[in-house]
Amino acid sequence: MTLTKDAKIYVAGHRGLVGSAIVRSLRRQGFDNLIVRARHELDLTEQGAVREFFDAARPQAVIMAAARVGGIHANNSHPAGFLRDNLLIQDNVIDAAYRSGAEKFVFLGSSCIYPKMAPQPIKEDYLLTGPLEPTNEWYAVAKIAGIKMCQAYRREYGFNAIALMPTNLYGPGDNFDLQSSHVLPALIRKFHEAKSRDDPSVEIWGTGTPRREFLHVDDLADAVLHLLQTYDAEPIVNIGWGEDVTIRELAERVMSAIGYRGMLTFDGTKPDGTPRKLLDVSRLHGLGWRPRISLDEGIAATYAWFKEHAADARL
Ligand code: GFB
Repeated sequence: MTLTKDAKIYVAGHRGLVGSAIVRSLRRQGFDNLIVRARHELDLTEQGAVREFFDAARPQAVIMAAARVGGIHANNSHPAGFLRDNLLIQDNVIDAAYRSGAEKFVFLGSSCIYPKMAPQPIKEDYLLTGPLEPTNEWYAVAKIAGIKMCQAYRREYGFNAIALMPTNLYGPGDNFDLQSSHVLPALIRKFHEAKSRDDPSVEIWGTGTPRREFLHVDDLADAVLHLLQTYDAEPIVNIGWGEDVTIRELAERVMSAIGYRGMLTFDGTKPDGTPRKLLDVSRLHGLGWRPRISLDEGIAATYAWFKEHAADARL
């Protein structure tokens, strides 16, 4: 759909890694009628509050970047929270957006919705063809419900909702808490601190052999805005970089970006998670979008952001 620059757009989750990048991108493109609400102003798990907000605000478009997210350990430790919070948030927001007359809705899923042993690279059609990865199946089931809700509302009510599946994301504004973060910010923090303390080695969780694909969040935001304005159909669309690395390779790249010269050790008591998660991005390329920020450039930019914000309470 075509959106004019004064279109009223609600970005749910604007303080998170993804939501903040989407707000930056929208502003850069000249959209200046954005609506955002902090968690203390609007609790998205509360259906009544969400309906009231939408009835009053009536956004023309909604970008749904609000979710309870975390790395492998957070997912594995809080199955109930990840399932409950994500189901509540997305059901409330999708339903209220439809009821209040939104003309476009963008839902963001995750590459963990696909079967653990899916052939690689993973095509969109592999959804629901096999068992999920156990460390994050609760989050994945919630995200699959969100995709199906978008597709069901489109079929039954003609609601223009699209569902996009990003690969593992990273960038400025990420969560650097070692217990709940994803691997890339965790490694930045670990190597930075090890360098400053002159530690002889840094511990990497798992075997280092799993493969992951990493996309800078500014690229993701750019893809979301492209598809917000050009894609209006039911099939889900993968958003990825197109290549992956092993966790060991990732560690070596982060290490060299930071200038840490110690050893790597691997803690085999920590889970590896899914062995490989590389998205097939041919549908995305066919829709006219490609990423720009290489992994090395992205690591350098994220490390620069980390150093600038290392004193923030959130880290
Ligand atoms: O990024 P990550 O937590 O999530 O872990 P997933 C990726 C890989 O890095 C795993 C290893 O094999 C981890 O064992 N790893 C090594 C580390 N060192 C570390 C470390 O210090 N911290 C962390 N966090 N990992 C998540 C899902 O899976 O991916 C979510 O749990 C979501 O649901 C997200 O889908 C994108 O890629 O395994």
